Amino acid sequence: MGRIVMHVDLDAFFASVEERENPSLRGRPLVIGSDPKEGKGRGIVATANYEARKYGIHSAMPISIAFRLCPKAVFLRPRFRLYSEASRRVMNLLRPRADIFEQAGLDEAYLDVGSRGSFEAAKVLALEIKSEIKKEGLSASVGIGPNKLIAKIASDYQKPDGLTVIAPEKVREFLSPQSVRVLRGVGPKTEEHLHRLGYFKVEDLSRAGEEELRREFGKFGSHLLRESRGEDESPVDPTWEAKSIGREHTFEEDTGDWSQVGRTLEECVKDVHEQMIHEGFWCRTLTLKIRFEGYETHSRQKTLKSSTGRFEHLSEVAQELLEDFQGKRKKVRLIGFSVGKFSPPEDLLPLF
Ligand code: TTP
Ligand code: MG
Repeated sequence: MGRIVMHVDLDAFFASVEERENPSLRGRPLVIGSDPKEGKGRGIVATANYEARKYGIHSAMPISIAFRLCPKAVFLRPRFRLYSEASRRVMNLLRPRADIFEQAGLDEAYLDVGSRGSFEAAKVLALEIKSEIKKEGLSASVGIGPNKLIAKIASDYQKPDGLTVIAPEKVREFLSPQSVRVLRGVGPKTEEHLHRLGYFKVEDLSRAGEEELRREFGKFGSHLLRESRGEDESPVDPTWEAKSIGREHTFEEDTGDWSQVGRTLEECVKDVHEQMIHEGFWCRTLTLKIRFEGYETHSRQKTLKSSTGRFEHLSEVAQELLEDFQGKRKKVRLIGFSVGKFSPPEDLLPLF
């Protein structure tokens, strides 16, 4: 018998925690991001509740645009401590219910639940999980499938508060009509590339020749073809590696003052480190993001030989990555720092 994999993803996570803390926010459009300053704020939307999404507001959108789309929305700055704690409680509910458990981010996890024996039994478990999460004042969407790829696409399929079960014999029928965008690793650039080649729906792609895809995308082409057929062998992996923790800052005005950029970067590193340690993880990849005037954006990444949880270590690498850009004559609009490839800590460390 094949695998049974479940993906659980909390709905509008940061916004839902804020609604739980302050129920008077329920039913109103709510945006979590930095202060919009009557539409003049230069920050970015972390998330929005489903009321706000009706106005077209979504994650990663400039806050000024969100303000224009819905000026009457409530705008709140993120409170990461609160979200970390909520996340920890939900993960603690999920972990003991899985044969193998992988936390894939602050608000999502994969559960290998093969020992339940059938997709029906896994569905019963999913209903139980959803009701436990409701008791936490939050809601989740759950997808169940024969692998991680299908489970993840299924959890997204009927958000919010969804439950979608895709048994192996239904995989092709489920995937075929969906956009190639739902596949893992297909972002806006790959999507555009696939469109240029005439592949719009997963079904179109599943009929492509492997040679053509390899010519266009290299090894990733073969991977795409396997995905389009619903195949994914990747195991549920108990080391949390999938997501990253990041912070970025947009300057009030573009700046040519590198010591200010350096100090701001240090603040980002501090916040990232705090969240990382608070969540109980160490990291191995460190990424610097920098955006110059005119929206010219670059990033630089370093992968360490072994994982770290030390603030000094993160800070040192971040400043080293920044040095690469200091010769530039352009002004800086945004600076950001993120870490990924998480593993459990190897030692206890104080926050600062
Ligand atoms: P997601 O699960 O992608 O989004 P969500 O939970 O807000 O909404 P959905 O119902 O569609 O699942 O991300 C989880 C949290 O991570 C989200 O609440 C805020 C944070 N986040 C950011 O800070 N920046 C981002 O660009 C994204 C996508 C998420
Ligand atoms: Mg979510």
